[in-house]
Amino acid sequence: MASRKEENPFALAQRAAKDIANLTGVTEHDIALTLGSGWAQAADLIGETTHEFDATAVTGFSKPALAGHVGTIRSILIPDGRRALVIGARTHYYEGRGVRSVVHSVRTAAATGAKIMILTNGAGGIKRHWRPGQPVLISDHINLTADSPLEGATFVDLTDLYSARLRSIAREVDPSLDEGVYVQFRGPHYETPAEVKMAETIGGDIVGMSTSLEAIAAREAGMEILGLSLITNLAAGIQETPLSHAEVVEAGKEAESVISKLLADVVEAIGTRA
Ligand code: 8IG
Repeated sequence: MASRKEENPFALAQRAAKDIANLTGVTEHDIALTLGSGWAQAADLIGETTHEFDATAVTGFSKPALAGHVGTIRSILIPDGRRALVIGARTHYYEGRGVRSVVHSVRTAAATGAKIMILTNGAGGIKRHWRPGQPVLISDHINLTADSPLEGATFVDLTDLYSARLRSIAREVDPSLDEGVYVQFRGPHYETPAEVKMAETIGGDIVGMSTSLEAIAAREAGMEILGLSLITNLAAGIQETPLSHAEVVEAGKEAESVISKLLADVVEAIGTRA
């Protein structure tokens, strides 16, 4: 028998989607969200949570590595009748479980039928006028992991990876939303000031440790993608004080109710344009 580890990642996602259907009785979800640090409260505002379970109850999901990263999955009934799958359990690339594990949640979301993938994260800001607690749209990314979730000759177009349509809907909800290019570093260390300078020089505005690999897998699966970063700190060397995880968590907590409401409003607005 082939080891589960070597199972085709798409077959694994199909099994995971079947688990979710069995756990919820919901055979199809319309939209999926991955809630990164600072965004968790959105799950309570999107609609009625009809099912919530530990992500580890679903094939291929592992325990969250970080306290404060919620390890549950919810099925939410949006007031307009759509179904949202909310994934609170992200596997980060720096955990070393491989890129297949990183994108398993996105592939599972696609297998449940979701056509739209909203990826959120907490991140560092390079634009000097940005302030901790500010949400920004991801307009594009630079993937510095030197890895890809795609295997073999899978040539996927990434033009408009972060949907201009969805960004424009988000801006109708909040016209003050700025946007920037997300640079995914491998982590888990934060950048050196020299690396932040490099990121800025090559066109980056946001530095983080997630999202890009997930976005690539979501696009491969045919989903439309919206990316949102909560700027929890200015990137190393741009802010003068050292970065601390505690500070990042604190900024996230303070912004959480505002950005969660924003996200719920964006989910609602997307439904009016289907
Ligand atoms: I929250 O400044 C958060 N995540 N790479 N750099 C990187 N990831 C982050 C940062 C940051 N802040």
